[in-house]
Amino acid sequence: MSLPPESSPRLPPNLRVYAIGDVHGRADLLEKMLRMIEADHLGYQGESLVIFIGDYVDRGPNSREVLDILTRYRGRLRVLTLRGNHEDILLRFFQDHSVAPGWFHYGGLQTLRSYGIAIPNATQDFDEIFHLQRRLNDIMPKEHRTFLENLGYTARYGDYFFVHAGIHPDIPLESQTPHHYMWIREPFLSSMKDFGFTVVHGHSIRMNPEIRSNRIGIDTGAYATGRLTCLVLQDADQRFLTT
Ligand SMILES: [Mn+2]
Repeated sequence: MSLPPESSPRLPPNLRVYAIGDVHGRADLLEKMLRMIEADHLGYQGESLVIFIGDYVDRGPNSREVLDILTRYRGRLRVLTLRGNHEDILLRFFQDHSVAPGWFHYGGLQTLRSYGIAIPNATQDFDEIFHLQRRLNDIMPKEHRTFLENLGYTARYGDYFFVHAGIHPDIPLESQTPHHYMWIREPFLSSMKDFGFTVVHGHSIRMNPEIRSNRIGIDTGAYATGRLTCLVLQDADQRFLTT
């Protein structure tokens, strides 16, 4: 086996990271992936950390169950959960009716339905939206709301930087905003810049994991494709688990 070049990104010794892409309401795939990870971890002597890079809700049918799984997980592995733009919109929906039409269109209807709120079609009617805000506020378990409100934006381990969507390549790291972290596509995706770390991100769907010199994209569109992707990092190794 050839040694990786000196410049390859690395994790610190005795740490393995399982980074999981956008789940989007696919509780079935999430359960399967957690079983795959726990089996994969068996026999490893170091510490394993599972990092979810956001977008737990919307689009797929079981957002409520996904949040149940994430809030109740008491497995042997440490779990870190980051915030995606869909969690951002869901939280904003509680305060701001103007986000509702966009949210409904991008999978919010499925989230409402997963909480048992019957809504046949996206509505623009203010009274109906106000009613839906109240219903979801009443129905959503407190643990789910607390979970959503406490999600962080980024994590850094060794030479890897974990974030939902990416970073703006022309802005210093200390000046990035949550909006960049959760929403950016271009000019991040085309950037060839050396950030000084490898960005592990989701948000932009590709048929297969996308490995570039400065980033690894792991959103394989699970809600539609059935393929939830997990990037496994250890020392300078990179490999994947896929449902
Ligand atoms: Mn996203």
